[in-house]
Amino acid sequence: MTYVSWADTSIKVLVPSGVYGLQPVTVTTAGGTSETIDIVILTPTSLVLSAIAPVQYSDQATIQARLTDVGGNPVAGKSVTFAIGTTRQVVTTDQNGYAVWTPTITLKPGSFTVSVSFTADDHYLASSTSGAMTVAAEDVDSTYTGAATVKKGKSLAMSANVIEPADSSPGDLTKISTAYFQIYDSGGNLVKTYSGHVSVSWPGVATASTSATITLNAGTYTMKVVPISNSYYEEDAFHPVALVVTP
Ligand SMILES: [Ca+2]
Repeated sequence: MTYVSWADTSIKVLVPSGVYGLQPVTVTTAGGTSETIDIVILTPTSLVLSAIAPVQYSDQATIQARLTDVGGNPVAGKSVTFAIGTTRQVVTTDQNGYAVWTPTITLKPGSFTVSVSFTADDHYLASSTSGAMTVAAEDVDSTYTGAATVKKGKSLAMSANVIEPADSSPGDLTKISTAYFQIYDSGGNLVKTYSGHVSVSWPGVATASTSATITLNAGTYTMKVVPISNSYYEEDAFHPVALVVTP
């Protein structure tokens, strides 16, 4: 081969293992002319996803991944793409190679796969990984606020407050389609269930209500409010209260 210039020359370089990044390649002719050009040997990368703490519906998850090169050095300022199902977010790695995504979780509680990927660029090879994320139900607290006494044969106005924790990240309480007003006798047997309509007053706060003619015999019963949310919410602690039916 007669070397004239890089413009009309092609050379094959066997890259020793462990050599990556910008590398100068120098060609020296028999006559002693030499010229150097820089070539880039793409550097392998790896992505590691930190364990994801369980998160409740409506709350913010913290999802963290770290991009490093083949030598274990952080790769900063690169875009990595997180995905849960069809939801995607591009995050730039910081100086330590970390990318953090804090999505507000609106998924129905269950188990999900979180993936993160880095697309090859002019200097680095692609990498990707995935991990598991568990979404649990958000807490909700339901308190009976209706009448505590009713005459047999008369209408009982039942109502309840249905409230989420004040975590600055309320979910969609319309997921609670119904609240059951359950009446138990003194022996703990469920004797009546009424469905209450739930209406959301403002984010995180709803009320449930209904009314019904009470045909139970006179006595003391227990009223319990049970929100039904298709697993998005779970009652934190039930607060049964006494209901007195008078003759
Ligand atoms: Ca919340």
